[in-house]
Amino acid sequence: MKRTILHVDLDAFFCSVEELRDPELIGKPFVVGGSAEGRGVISSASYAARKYGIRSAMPTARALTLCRDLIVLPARHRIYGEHSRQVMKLLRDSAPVVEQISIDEAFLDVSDDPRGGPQVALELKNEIRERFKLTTSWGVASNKLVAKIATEVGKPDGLVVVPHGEEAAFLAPLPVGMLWGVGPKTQVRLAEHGVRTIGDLAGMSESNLERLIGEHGLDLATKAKGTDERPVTDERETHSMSSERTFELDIADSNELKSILLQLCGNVGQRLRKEELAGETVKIKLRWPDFTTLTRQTKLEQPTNQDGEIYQAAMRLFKRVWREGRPVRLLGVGVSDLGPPVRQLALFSQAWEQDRRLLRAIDEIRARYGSSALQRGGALKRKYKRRSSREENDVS
Ligand code: TTP
Ligand code: MG
Ligand code: MG
Repeated sequence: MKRTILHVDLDAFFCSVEELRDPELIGKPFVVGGSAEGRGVISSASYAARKYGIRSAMPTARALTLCRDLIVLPARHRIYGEHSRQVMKLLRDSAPVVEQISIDEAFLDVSDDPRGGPQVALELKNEIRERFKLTTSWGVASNKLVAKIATEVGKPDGLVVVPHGEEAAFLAPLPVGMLWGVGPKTQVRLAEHGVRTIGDLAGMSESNLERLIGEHGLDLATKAKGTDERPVTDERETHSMSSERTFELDIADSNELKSILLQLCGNVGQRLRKEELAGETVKIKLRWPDFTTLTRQTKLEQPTNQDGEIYQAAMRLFKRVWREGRPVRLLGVGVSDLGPPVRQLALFSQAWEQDRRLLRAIDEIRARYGSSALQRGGALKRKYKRRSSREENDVS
């Protein structure tokens, strides 16, 4: 059955909320993020700041070298959360199935709406602007993968419609890095073989793909052709992912415990990456020989699915509670607050920015698929002694 899926993402979300509270900021290069002194990173960059090449996840110190006048504001998560809840409530009241995937992003399945996808998106876009004074970008397509990429292509303040049957043609000219699952390393390897666009990837033979990328290759090829059967689900099925081990004999050796912690983190990281998820909270669980159990958790600056980052956080927690020589019966690591991984979409990464050919291709796509509804700016305003080691993985 043909589906109509909408994807929506708020433009420069944290920055837009700050602009609502202080209109003086409008049009200025500013960011929300950690301080340069505190070795912080940027959470959100205003579009004026992006003209200098400043992006989310960039160290604030580096951003300041790109733009001396950059204004750096500390994050006010409680306020962003309130705005997010208002917008998400409107979406849930307007569509039968809504899946929120991050603080400022959601999928809507509107297959049964007689108005049609583009019209529903336009009406919601206008309503969000009128009621909440926030701009959004929308992608309309037959599946999640294509809808999400359509949103990226139209940003900011966009509405990009990919008609049924045109999924592969729409994706073809875009850089391979825009596909979930193509990280920087894979991108380099593919580029060495002349594979730069999603279309190049879709055109590769199965044997070449497997040789170049491994078993993951065929899965990528399916995506490259614009196929994605994942349903829009009301609730995220996965809220956390964890791995724990009960030892046959209690362990008191610090190196051994660290090495087990590292393995557990690797296990959780790998499963998160496989599911294309990342989490913001890292948790450890420790059980002493007398069966008393303790958990500790910490919130990260941004979601991760990287073994090393999970390990660093888990190790910090572990050091707080474990004293040298104390035997441990069970050790566990978990990551929760799951959502899509935060990453620099290749569309906006520097390498691609320097590639004029690709940028031209993206402009052409915007011209072709930006629906007649696509209007920018003002126009829309109107309107562990060792027991047999048992390892358990958990998804909850
Ligand atoms: P995004 O939607 O990725 O970014 P954005 O809304 O700032 O900009 P745009 O969508 O127009 O490209 O993320 C939503 C919010 O999540 C963002 O405003 C701040 C937060 N965030 C971080 O804290 N760290 C990050 O690395 C990213 C990407 C986002
Ligand atoms: Mg956003
Ligand atoms: Mg987002």
